[in-house]
Amino acid sequence: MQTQIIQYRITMYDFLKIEQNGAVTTLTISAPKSLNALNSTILGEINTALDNLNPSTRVLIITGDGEKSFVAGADISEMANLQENEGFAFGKRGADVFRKIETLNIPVIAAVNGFALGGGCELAMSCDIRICSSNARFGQPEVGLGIIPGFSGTYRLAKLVGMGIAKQLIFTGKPIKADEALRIGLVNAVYEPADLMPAAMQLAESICNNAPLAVAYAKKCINEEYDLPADEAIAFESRYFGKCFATEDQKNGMKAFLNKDKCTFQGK
Ligand code: CO8
Repeated sequence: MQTQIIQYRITMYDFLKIEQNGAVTTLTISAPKSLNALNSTILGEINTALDNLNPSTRVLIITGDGEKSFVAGADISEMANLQENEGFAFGKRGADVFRKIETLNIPVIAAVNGFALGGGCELAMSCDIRICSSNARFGQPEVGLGIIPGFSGTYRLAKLVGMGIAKQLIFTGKPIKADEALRIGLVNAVYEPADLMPAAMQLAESICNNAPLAVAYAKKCINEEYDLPADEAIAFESRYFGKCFATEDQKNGMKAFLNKDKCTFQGK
């Protein structure tokens, strides 16, 4: 029997394009007039899209519309007149959505196709894997606007690139180019603009070939163990290693290997 490849585009959002290609969902943020800056409506739409991913999705790709910008930050026009409690609420709204991305039970790839500034860089950092185009620019320019990176940037940037570089990027607010982002480990690879989405899709598909529950457990282990003391982290991993043996995928994957077959994992 031939497997049917699901392929469609959802148009129910004002600022998002959702495309399904087999087990890969691509979420494209599309607010061209503001270089895809994140306002409350867009954050709400991303939140809804995350809650309504097609259940067959094994990898999510997040990118920005156009060739110039991934996300040029949080929407400065929405923030300009906020009071303290409103600033807190706006920051929490973004931080909660980004945490949802970070803890999603499937891998999320950021395909950074241009400016990833402020909230844009923070969005990329909430994803599991970042790749970018050669014209990408990363930065946390917030202190130049009188605020701090408030969508969890102070937390995640230091974790990803170390405190010294994170502090330099945040205190100066200066953007860096793609090759520098690669050098400091903020992205895993740089591609010519036209090659970015094919590369993201290829990466996604190579993840989709593996056992979905094992990939989900591996993501959970890496995320949770990072902040734990060594003994607790190792015990956490052992529990999830054990859980793998309660899955059909483990039985089928190992049986296929021993029979010199290829396993098509069911995620059970
Ligand atoms: N918010 C709102 N509008 C924006 C944003 C933004 N972040 N970025 C760009 N735009 C708009 C511009 O105002 C402009 O609109 P218009 O055409 O109406 O004048 C349009 O997009 C095109 O921008 P430019 O003409 O400036 O395009 P350039 O190619 O000249 O420059 C840049 C591109 C360098 C990206 C430039 O637009 C820029 O510096 N943008 C702002 C970048 C920035 O500072 N980002 C950080 C914002 S703060 C943030 O993200 C905080 C996150 C944590 C929030 C915590 C909440 C409490």
